[in-house]
Amino acid sequence: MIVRNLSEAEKTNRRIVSPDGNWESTRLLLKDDEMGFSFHITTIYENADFQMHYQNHLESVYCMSGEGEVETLADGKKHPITPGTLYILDKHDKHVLRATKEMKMACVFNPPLNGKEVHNKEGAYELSAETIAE
Ligand code: 9YT
Repeated sequence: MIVRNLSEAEKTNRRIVSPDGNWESTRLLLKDDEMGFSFHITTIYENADFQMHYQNHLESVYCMSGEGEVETLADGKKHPITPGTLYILDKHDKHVLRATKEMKMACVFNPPLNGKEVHNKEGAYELSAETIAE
C-alpha cells in the first residue's frame, strides 16, 4: 500500500506551480506508482481564465471548493462549477476554465503524468516529462 498526505506533499517537489500564474497542483500519485492513472489536488487561482487541450490525456476534475465555469470550445457551452461538480474530458475536449473564486479540484489523468508537466502552448501535456525524485 502507498499512503501520502497532501500537507506533507505540498512541502516537496510534488507541488508544481504553473509558470502562467493560473494554478498549482500537488501530484500525489504518478506514473512511477504504476496505477495506470495519476491523481492531483489542484488549486485554480481566483480570476484565472485559461485554455487547455489535453490531446494526449483523458482527465476528470472534481470541484471540492470554490466557484467557476468550464466552457467547451467546440459548442460554446458554459457549465457552472460549484463544490460537487465533476467534469469529464472524455473527448480530449478543448476547453476554457474560469475561476470566480479560488477552486480546489481533485484531478485524475489517464495516462498518468510523470510529474513535472506544465502546459505547452496548446494547453496540453507532452507524454514525456521529467519525473519527481523523492
Ligand atoms: C483543472 C485542470 O486541468 N487544471 C490544470 C492543472 C491540472 N489539473 C494538473 O496538472 O493537475
